[in-house]
Amino acid sequence: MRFPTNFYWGGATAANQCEGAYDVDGRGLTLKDVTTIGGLKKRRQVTYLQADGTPGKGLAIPDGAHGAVLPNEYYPNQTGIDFYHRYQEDIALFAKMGFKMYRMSISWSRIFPRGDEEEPNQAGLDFYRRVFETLKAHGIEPLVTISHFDMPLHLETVYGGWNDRRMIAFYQHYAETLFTTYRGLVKHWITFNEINNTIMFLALRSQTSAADYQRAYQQLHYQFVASALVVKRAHAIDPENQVGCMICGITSYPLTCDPADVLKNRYAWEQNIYYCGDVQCQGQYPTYAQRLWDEYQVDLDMTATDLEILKAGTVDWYTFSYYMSTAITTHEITSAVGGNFSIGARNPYLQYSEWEWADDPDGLQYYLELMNDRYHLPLMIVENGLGAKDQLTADGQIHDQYRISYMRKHIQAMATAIQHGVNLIGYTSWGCIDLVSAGTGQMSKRYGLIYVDRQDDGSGTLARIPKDSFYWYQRVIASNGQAL
Ligand code: BGP
Repeated sequence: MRFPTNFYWGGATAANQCEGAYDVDGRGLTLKDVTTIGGLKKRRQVTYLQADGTPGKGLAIPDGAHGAVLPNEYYPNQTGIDFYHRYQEDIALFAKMGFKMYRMSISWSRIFPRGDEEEPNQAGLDFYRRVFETLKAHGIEPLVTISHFDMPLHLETVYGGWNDRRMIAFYQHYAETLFTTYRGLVKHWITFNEINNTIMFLALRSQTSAADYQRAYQQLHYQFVASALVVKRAHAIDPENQVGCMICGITSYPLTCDPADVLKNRYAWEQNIYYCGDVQCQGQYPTYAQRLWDEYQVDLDMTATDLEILKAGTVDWYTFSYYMSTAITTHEITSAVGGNFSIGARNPYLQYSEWEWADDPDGLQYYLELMNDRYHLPLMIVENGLGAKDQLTADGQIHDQYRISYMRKHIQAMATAIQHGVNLIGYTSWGCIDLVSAGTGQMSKRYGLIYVDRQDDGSGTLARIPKDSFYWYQRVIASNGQAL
């Protein structure tokens, strides 16, 4: 089992799921701060305090409303695991595990509370400087996601978020502020987390209208342009900057060998996985894009200048998350998967987690080998792990053999891919410390190698306890992937 020297072993988190301190030091609100616990659909229903003090419900908080916590409502992202105040302790634990890299995101609304200001919020910038300096002191390289599932609420309510072209300029200003401020401290960046979710998870809705597709493809186009502009600026501000795309990587198989299933599966790859990666890595829309636009009657606001920008701002490396695979069929699905973020038909050859995520390390090897030859760029797995309900045993420990077994198999798959010539440069396991789950909004779907005493109802001491997987991962890193 050979991993390259200097392989980036580490872990990953996102600001909105772990920081808490949602109204501290001048931070503005994000939609995540005001969505309550529950399933994906339910979470989109926001309960907010209106300007006149009465509760209102809707898809987003209107501008001018007060986003305070309502009585009897628990907003898990507002408190997270309080990383904001405990980052030193947490980073020290990451260092103890031997992390070489820590993937984290910046909360846009800490830097620009409304999102459209000229001047950044100094207290927000100072917080991340302290985090980066702490990482540096421990010899851990930061990998920073500029946008990970959150943005200032003001941009959502006033501009309609990424439906508006003006978002490109706001995002660019935000990203440039980061590149300039943290020059020398951060050189690895990701522009958008799981950018392909916008189109991939339309399949999760019971009904999707032509307008939904129009919006999704248009939002993506603006994000592609924003990402490309920012890649260029990152290089200009510091030639050492490396910027990657980030794709939600779900390997999909045809459920049967019916040629119609095989073709449908290929189209699923194009729509769900390749579409975004191709634009961001190759700097142009692929041939099949027109077929997709025609199929969904999408008519994009896209200029000749946009296309030049895409060409000039291709990413330096390809990063992705990998948790599971899925199966695609044209036949009636007799056994669909129905967990959070999971799509498609049930694969009879695989085991499923409690949230119906298929456990498929071969799918990871398949994905790695495919992307290596498609893009010829360095690859990095920036999320992988097992969400599970951990039990604190009488000895005050968490014996999470199931997580160790999941990670071991996936790291073995990485090793095989590397042996086959794949240029994989790093692995940051998702939710290396327990945090709020993105899909369920709950604490009880835990990924951590470090347990956090915080429960779904918001109770708990927030104490950190290394799990068995912590010590196992420590040995994996110390042996550079030999001791699995
Ligand atoms: C990815 C997201 C993460 C994360 C992870 C696990 O889609 O990038 O933010 O949370 O999935 O998903 P969940 O929390 O729903 O289990």
